[in-house]
Amino acid sequence: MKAKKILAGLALVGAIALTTAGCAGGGSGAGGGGNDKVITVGFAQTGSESGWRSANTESMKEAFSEANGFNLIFNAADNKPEAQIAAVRSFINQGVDAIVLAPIVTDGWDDVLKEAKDANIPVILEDRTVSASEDLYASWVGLDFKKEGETAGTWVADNFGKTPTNLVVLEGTTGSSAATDRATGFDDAIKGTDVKLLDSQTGNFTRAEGKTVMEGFLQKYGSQINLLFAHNDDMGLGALDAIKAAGLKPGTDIKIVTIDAVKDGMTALADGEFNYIVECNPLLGDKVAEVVKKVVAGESVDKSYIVEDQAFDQEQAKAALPDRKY
Ligand code: GYE
Repeated sequence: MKAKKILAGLALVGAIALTTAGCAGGGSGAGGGGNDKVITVGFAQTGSESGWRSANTESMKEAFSEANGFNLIFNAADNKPEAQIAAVRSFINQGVDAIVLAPIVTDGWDDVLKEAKDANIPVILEDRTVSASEDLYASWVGLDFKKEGETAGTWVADNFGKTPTNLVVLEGTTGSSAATDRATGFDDAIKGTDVKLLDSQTGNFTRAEGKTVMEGFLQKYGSQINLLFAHNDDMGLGALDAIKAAGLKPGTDIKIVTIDAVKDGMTALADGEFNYIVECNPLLGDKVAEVVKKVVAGESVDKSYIVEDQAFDQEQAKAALPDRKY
């Protein structure tokens, strides 16, 4: 505590020195104009569960650099919702200028978002969404997860819809908007087809759990499984090991559809081990930083910014791989 006070004192001396040097941007930036003022941003990241997440963290750190006028306080919550709520609360206590939140789960945010609002600290969501009332956050920069699921499901319906096909699903983190909305979009798209769901379980968006859950599916259903839909590349990549260990050929004996299109996923697709990937763009940093600057300057912003995604089959992956940035 004491050390914190001394640090705060030092920061204050620094702030005064800056002000006397001609910069008038005090407080949390209200009023705009003070664009010389460093913006302190607390970023509550989910954790480091996947390749998508690594690319997203890197993009955020690059965009929220000192050179761009930010002081970034980064926290990764190891995918524990309570730890992430505590991180946001700690940002409020530190009096940051803005909070950026990539919410692990959709529910449970009302109280801490109200606390941020009462403290006049704007919250900008990135990546996933929350169920809390819209007036508790300034803006959301993210992806259309339902559409991603629909795109994956439409490909499945087009390619397997008229052949009896047994499907297993590796779901993302339970309660996350990414998992819930992808499932909804996918289910809608395969409705009324001959694709039959054998089983669906969470693999928490990680390779390790994707592998374990797939091992369980294989033990239970063996070669009855024709098709795997994994809510992200990493779980699909974990499942590859399980499928090979069971003596089956991924991409041939079991067709695989995933979401994200990170390098390792795209490589598996180009190598014929995956069959289709719907992209989910993790490079959100620049857009989020632009929105944060506007919000802190008191300018108006849209309630949501949705970044477009593409999709790839094996041939398209081969063509796209050399230029992929993540
Ligand atoms: O697809 C997955 C990550 O929320 C879009 O989270 C994100 C998802 C992404 O762990 O790989």
